[in-house]
Amino acid sequence: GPQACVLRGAALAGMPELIAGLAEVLARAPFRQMVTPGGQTMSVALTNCGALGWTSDRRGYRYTPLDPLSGEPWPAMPPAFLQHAGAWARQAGFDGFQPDACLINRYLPGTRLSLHQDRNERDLGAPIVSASLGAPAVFLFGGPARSDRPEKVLLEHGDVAVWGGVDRLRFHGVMPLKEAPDHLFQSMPHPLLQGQRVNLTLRKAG
Ligand code: MD6
Ligand code: FE
Repeated sequence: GPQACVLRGAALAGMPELIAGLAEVLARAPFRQMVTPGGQTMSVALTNCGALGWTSDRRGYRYTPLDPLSGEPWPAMPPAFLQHAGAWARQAGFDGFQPDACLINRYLPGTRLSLHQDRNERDLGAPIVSASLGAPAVFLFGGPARSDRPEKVLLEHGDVAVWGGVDRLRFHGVMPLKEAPDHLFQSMPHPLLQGQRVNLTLRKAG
């Protein structure tokens, strides 16, 4: 779309800081599987950092300042996440991006994310910046209606997707993750990324 793009490999240069930040967040707020309002346990596990974190339970989807698992605030956004997100957004044509939430998704082989829109953020004028780490996945990029046939986009380790403006409310999802081949598995710079995919999505939620 006119205001959606994939910056191939844009996260590779900063990968050591991104992984260090990720490990710090996970030490305080581990991955967990949440339940949807419909009562299904999500196959993707997730956590958050930043002032607000995305959560789901039987009562609905929302952003909360506290991690429901610990009762504590979500871990602070690592400075590297903020700096890189601002730079990636700028490269994609969105100046002044200041995310206050980073949702972190973890996919194991076989897990998927069904088609959805991201519409729980207060300011839909801000873009979403999404960095892919670890195993590759096929991202489904649909249209304004759930029934629009999605385009398939392969997202690999280090790729960054940015979208906002007229593309902000497009439906999207992730196909079931395939087992990563051995050579990819061994080339990953951290055990956190071996055989799994981690996606950082940075948003202005509040
Ligand atoms: C994922 N991403 O790539 C899931 N949403 O694991 C998302 O749901 C998403 O990447 C909004 C904007 C960018 C995204
Ligand atoms: Fe999304």
